[in-house]
Amino acid sequence: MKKLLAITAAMLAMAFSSASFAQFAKPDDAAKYRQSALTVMATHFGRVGGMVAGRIPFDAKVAQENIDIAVAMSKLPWAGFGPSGEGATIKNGAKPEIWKEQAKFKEHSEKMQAELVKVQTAAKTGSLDAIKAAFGGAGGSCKACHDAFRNI
Ligand code: ASC
Repeated sequence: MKKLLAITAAMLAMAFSSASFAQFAKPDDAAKYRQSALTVMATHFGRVGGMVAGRIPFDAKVAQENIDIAVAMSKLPWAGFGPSGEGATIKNGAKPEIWKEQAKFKEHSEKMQAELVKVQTAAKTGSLDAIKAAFGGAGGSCKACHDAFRNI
């Protein structure tokens, strides 16, 4: 019985700590969170980009590992752009439009996630050419959102 209670408690804790329930005590906490997620995502996406550009020797397994991390991270930043993330005082480039044009911002966020999945699918073939073909769309989706919604 004790064990069952402990398991139930652990499951509840996991359910309520899910990303979709994320709330932040202060806008600055939300800004730090989204910046961290985007930084990790960009780091791993950038390693794939290094292979695409020929700066890093192509290794299919390493490309796969990096894009897998980028895809996993791409699901996270958005919680930090929710209502509890508006008005951060730490240095951040989030334009107020993010909270005024939520549908448009969501469209950009979903486009980026879909484009990263395309790179991930390409990486599964093990072909650098396939990755190259998918990479531009993903980079373009980063830029499109930055052009519309980022100050710095
Ligand atoms: C990256 C990165 C971005 C985008 C952007 C694409 O690797 O960190 O912000 O790609 O530069 O235009």
